Amino acid sequence: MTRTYNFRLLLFVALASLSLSAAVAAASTAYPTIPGSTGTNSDCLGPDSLVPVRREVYGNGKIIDITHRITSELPSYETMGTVGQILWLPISMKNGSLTNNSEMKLPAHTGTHVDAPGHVYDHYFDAGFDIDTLDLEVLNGPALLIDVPRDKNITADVMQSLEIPRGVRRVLFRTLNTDRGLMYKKFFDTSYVGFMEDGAKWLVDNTDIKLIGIDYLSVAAFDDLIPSHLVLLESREIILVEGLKLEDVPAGLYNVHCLPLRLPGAEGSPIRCILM
Ligand SMILES: *[C@@H]1O[C@H](CO)[C@@H](O)[C@H](O)[C@H]1NC(C)=O
Ligand SMILES: *[C@@H]1O[C@H](CO)[C@@H](O)[C@H](O)[C@H]1NC(C)=O
Ligand SMILES: CC(=O)N[C@H]1CO[C@H](CO)[C@@H](O)[C@@H]1O
Repeated sequence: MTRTYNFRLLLFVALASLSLSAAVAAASTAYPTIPGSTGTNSDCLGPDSLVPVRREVYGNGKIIDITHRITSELPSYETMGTVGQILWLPISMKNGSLTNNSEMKLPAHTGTHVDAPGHVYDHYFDAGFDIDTLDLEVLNGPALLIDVPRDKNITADVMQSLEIPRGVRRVLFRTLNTDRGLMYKKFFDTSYVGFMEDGAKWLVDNTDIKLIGIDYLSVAAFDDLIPSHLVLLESREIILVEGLKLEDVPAGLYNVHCLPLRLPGAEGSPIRCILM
């Protein structure tokens, strides 16, 4: 609990000093400037004061963003390295256009993302069980954020030891992946923690969990990559959200809100998830 409090305090101080430095930057534009340069208005018109604030937490802790930023530096299963360039600016003001219009190209399973049943079942894919068919009611509602033992993958024994009560429908599993900062590494690390097949079976047979969240790019441990996915996605009732950003969030009960893109035909989609 004290750790939580300290974190919030720290964050508050960090945010306060950020806005302070923004104010200082704005004030400095009031100093005489080179004629013809910008910054004649002391308030906020100078480019120096245009400093966007990037946040992890909003409204004094009311909203916690558990989504990773989509950047070229993210680790990628597809390349085993980083994602690489994802944004291009084919139409730009600097080159004579009225607006800046970026183009985006990225694997559907990039960063914080969701899997649809068609990811590992070809007949589900063909039948159209895509991202557009995922149940938003499952993706939004009360959720438990829990810590799993750090010395094992998620086996049946581990699942049993967590004693997740029946009736709990959404669980975010925080693992060793968060401690190791794997989402910040510039390569795909196959030694991440995830569900072993027997752990996946145990969850399906003994819990009411319909939303599984995890802190690396796959819910399934690399050694059981396909078997675990098959077990979890077979019923088409369970939704998998992968690559969540779960550091610095106290374990406990929250309301989770996750919204994937509305992408018919896609078996994966980047997703924005927050805790409230
Ligand atoms: C803008 O940049 C693109 C890409 O470099 C180039 O192909 C295009 O001709 C440029 N357009 C203008 C109006 O300069
Ligand atoms: C989890 O399994 C992976 C292989 O899938 C392995 O490399 C890793 O060491 C395991 N992690 C733990 C904590 O046992
Ligand atoms: C607002 C914005 O994104 N502006 C960009 C427009 O495009 C130029 C490149 O031509 C960028 O430098 C600007 O940042």
